[in-house]
Amino acid sequence: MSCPIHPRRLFLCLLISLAFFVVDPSSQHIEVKKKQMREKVREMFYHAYDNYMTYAFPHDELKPLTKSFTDSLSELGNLKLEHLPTDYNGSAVTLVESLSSLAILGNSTEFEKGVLWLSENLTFDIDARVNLFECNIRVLGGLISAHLLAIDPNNRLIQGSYNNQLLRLAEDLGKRFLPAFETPTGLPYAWINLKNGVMENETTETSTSGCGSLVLEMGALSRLTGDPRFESAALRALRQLWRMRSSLDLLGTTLDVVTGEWIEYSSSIGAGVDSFYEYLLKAYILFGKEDYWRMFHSAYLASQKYFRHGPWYHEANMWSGKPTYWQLTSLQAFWPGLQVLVGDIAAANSSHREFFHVWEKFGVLPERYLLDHQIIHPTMKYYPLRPELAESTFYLYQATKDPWYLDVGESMVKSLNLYTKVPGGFASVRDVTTMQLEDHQHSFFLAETCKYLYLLFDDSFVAKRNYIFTTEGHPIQVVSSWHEKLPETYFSGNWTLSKSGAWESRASALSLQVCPLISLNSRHPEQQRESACHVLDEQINHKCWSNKECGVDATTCRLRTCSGVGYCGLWNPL
Ligand code: DMJ
Repeated sequence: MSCPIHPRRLFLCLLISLAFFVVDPSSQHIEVKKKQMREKVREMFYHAYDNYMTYAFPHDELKPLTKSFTDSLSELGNLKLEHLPTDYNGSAVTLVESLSSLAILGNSTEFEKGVLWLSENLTFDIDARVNLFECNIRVLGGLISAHLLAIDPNNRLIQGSYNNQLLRLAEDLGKRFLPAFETPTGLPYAWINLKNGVMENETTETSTSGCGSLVLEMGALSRLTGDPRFESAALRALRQLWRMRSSLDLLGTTLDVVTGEWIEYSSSIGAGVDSFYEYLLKAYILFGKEDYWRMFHSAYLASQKYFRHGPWYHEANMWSGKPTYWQLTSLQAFWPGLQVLVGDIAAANSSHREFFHVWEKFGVLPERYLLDHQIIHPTMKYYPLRPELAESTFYLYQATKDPWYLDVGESMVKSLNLYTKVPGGFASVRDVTTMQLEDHQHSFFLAETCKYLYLLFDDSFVAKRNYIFTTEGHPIQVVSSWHEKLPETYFSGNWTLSKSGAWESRASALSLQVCPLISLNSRHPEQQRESACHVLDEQINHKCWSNKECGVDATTCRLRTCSGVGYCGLWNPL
């Protein structure tokens, strides 16, 4: 602050300077609360982690009710455990998944211990049939992220020597994935035997997310090893998938990897498709390839046009665009977080509120909720400690700094402790109407649920550098050597940009790059901007009578219009 040195102004100047340093009591209260909450989340993490280490390690996951274990690497995706040698002791999936969270919590001792144990004991030379997608996001992603954290001198996580052992393990695993991609279409089989490759009579059915969300981990592996095969395989599969889209830019949910035909035509942002959207955008952020943006952009527009109904997203037939299922699925709750990265914060906020209402209604989020009947799906009443709502809450708090999101996080922490904490860890909920528990603590509870809740209350880790988080919550730093073109507005400090002024701190670096020169805000100069060109719809629920009540889309910078049923959106063709 610069003050002109004039005696009559000195007093005033002193007062202003003092006021500058006096701490606002409400922000003090927020800091106290954040501190209390991050300690609570830390306790949750260690309760889950310590019980895993005591009763389940080196097996894959903890059974918290019986204090035993399950070797779920082969079961991920809820299929039966098969083809495992009898002396198999597990692949310590929960430990692999916990490393990046340990780093964020600043526990270098436990991080180093884990890295050493994995370096000496982990092997993938096992006759085990694993799900490619799950093994990729949990094990390959966990190893790569931990490797990057281990070699980052700023983190000082390893005191002794580290000789890239996690990267070597990741490379070995990546090579075992490659036979899965040897199909006429380049789309990978959903299942692969780690020792023997694709098994005889293997199913040729897979999901859109199963073959469209591999490129972050496999791309990073190629960049780190110099072996281009991993990224090429994942990218080829992604391009093939994109070629199979309908004329509406929609993709189905399941398909055949040999024939390249769709099996399930219903399309959504939820189960079976979710991380496909996520990886298009995040691959663009990490690698800067225009191609990823083009695909994401069209896919995102189609999702807004065909799935969105106010704050809700229903499913739609990929060929006709007609609604199919009116259901909220708990996996969809990641979407507002993705929208924050795009800069579409108003839309993110309104959907997030609806998800949180459902969470509050039941205490946790049921797997499926039928929007048209306002009831839970009769056979999908479970809540397996999923992270998606915590994830979106974290992103929205980062973007807005609205303390309401801290209250949401606090309420989630309370529910998790009240309903799911047991002496042996945290147990999944089998039925949210009775809160009956199930004997399973999924590894993503440590990799994601606890991590996002912690980051909500302590963002020092993300404030230091620009990370993207994989779909399993493993951080990978955005670095210029991997990036085709870092935007000029790119700040290495954080993915949210804070130059000066209120609105700029709310925008993501990405959205400023998307709409760099267009400022349509002059129409309503008084309106708050949330991305470079974003103008909010007049009503928060996006209802409208005419076009003039609609704003400008954050992603495309195009004017939104009022639909026949009275909702603002991008209804006009390009
Ligand atoms: C996680 O394994 C990943 O986030 C995945 O993309 C889908 N969701 C589960 C946890 O709910």
